[in-house]
Amino acid sequence: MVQAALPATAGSLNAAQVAQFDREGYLIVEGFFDDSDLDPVIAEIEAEVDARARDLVAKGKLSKPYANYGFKKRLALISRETDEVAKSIWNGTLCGPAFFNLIRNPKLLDIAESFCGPEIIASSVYRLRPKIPKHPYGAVPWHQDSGYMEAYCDKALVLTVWLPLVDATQENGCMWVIPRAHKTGQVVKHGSRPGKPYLVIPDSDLPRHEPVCVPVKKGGALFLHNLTPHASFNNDTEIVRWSMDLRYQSAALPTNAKISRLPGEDLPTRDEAVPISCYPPEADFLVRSRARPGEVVTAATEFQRLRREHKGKGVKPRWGLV
Ligand SMILES: O=C(O)CCC(=O)C(=O)O
Repeated sequence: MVQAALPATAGSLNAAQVAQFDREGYLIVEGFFDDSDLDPVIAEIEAEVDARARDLVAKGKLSKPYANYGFKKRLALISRETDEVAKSIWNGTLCGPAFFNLIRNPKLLDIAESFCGPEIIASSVYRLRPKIPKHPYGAVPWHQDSGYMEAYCDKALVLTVWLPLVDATQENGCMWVIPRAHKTGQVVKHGSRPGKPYLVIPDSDLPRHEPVCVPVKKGGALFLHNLTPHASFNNDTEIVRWSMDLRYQSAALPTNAKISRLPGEDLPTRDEAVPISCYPPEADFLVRSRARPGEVVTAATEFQRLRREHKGKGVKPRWGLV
C-alpha cells in the first residue's frame, strides 16, 4: 500500500498549495469555511453544553449554568468547578446533524477526493477539542496520527483536517507541526504514560526539523499528513480553544465501513468478527463514491446509529510504555 502521487491541484487548492502540502506535510488555508459551515456546529455544541450544565446544576454538581457567557467563555467557567462537561465531549461522542454535515462538507470532500481518490471513507476518528484554560488534557504531546492507527495503514495518506471554531493562537494553544518529517515515510516510535490519555514521541526520537507554530483563524483549516508530527501546548488565556479534527482516507484501505469491495481494494478481513480498519474502535462510513453511490451514508440518523452500534476493538498495541 503506497501513497499515490498528489495531484497538481486539489478541490479549491491551487498547485502551490498542493506542492506545499506535499513538501512540508501540512497546509494552512485561511477563510476556507464560511460562517454558514461552522455556525450550525457551534449551535449544536452550545445546546449540548447548555443541557449538560443544567443537568449538573440540577444534580448539585455545578453552582449555576453560566448561561450568558457565550461560546468562548462558558465552558471555561464551568470547568473551574467541574471538568465533567469538557471531558465528556472531548472525544467523538457528539454526532449531531451539524457535525455530520461538516464531515461531508462538499468543499472538504473535493479536497479529500483529490488527495485520497474518488471513493472516500470518512474516518471514524473525528474529535471535538475544547482546550480548557490550564486543564491537564489541554496539551497534546508530539505525535503522528499514524501513531494511533493500525500499522497496515502507515504507508497510505489519511488526511487530517484540523479546524478551529475560535481563532487559534499561540497563547490559547494552537497547533505546532514538524515540517518535512513525513517525507521519511516512517512512523516514529510512540510511547504512552500511565494515566495520560495521549501517545507521545519521546524527545530523543523527534525528527530534527525545527517545529513551526501554526496559528489558524476561525474559518481556516489546517491540512495534515498522517506522518506529520504535531502537538499543541497549554491554553494560557481565559477562553476555550475550540477545534475539531476530521479525517479522510481511500475506501481501498482497510475499513470497518460495511461497503461492497471493488476489484483491487483490501478485503474486509475479519478478526473475531470485527472488520479491521485504520482505526478500529470507532465506525467509519462511506462519505463520497461514484462506484457505489447507494452505499454512501447520507442521513445523520444513520451516522449516529453506526457510531452507537459499532462494536470496535482497540488498536493493536504497537508501542511499549516509555
Ligand atoms: O487540537 C489539538 O490540540 C490537537 C489535535 C491533534 O493532535 C490531532 O488532530 O491529531
